[in-house]
Amino acid sequence: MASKAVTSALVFVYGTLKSGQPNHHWLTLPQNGKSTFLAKGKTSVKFPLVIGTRYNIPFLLDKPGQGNQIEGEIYEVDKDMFGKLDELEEYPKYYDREQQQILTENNETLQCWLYLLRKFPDRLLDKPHLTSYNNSSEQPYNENYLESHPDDLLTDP
Ligand code: PCA
Repeated sequence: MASKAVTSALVFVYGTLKSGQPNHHWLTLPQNGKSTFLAKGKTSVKFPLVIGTRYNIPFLLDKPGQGNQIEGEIYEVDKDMFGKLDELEEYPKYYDREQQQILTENNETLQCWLYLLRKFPDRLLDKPHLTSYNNSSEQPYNENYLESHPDDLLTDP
């Protein structure tokens, strides 16, 4: 039997890509490729999820075991869409990504990709540890986020 090329990936989104959040349109734009919502879920491992920089960007920090099990949404995406998500997250310059076990609302466990931050100043860990991200008027996601840059992490409070 001919082997099947890998054409899709499972991605767990916990931040601005979630439904109702400022970058969700990126996932639904037909020109970006294909995405299918599978289920809501949460990470089986705890992570610190904080909001940082003057752009109020949600960051999942690479400190497994600290923080909370993070709530989000699982999408199956094709190669084109996965590439577009990498572009948005500026992988691998800004966010890195890795596969993590996600517990779905249907009690399944799925291996999904998630975006996370490997290199960050320790003071980001002092910010409130969220369970679930929601854009809010108190900390609005800045529409100029495309100008944001990894160095903001070092310069911003
Ligand atoms: N977008 C990605 C990572 C952080 C963000 O804002 C997501 O929603 O999962």
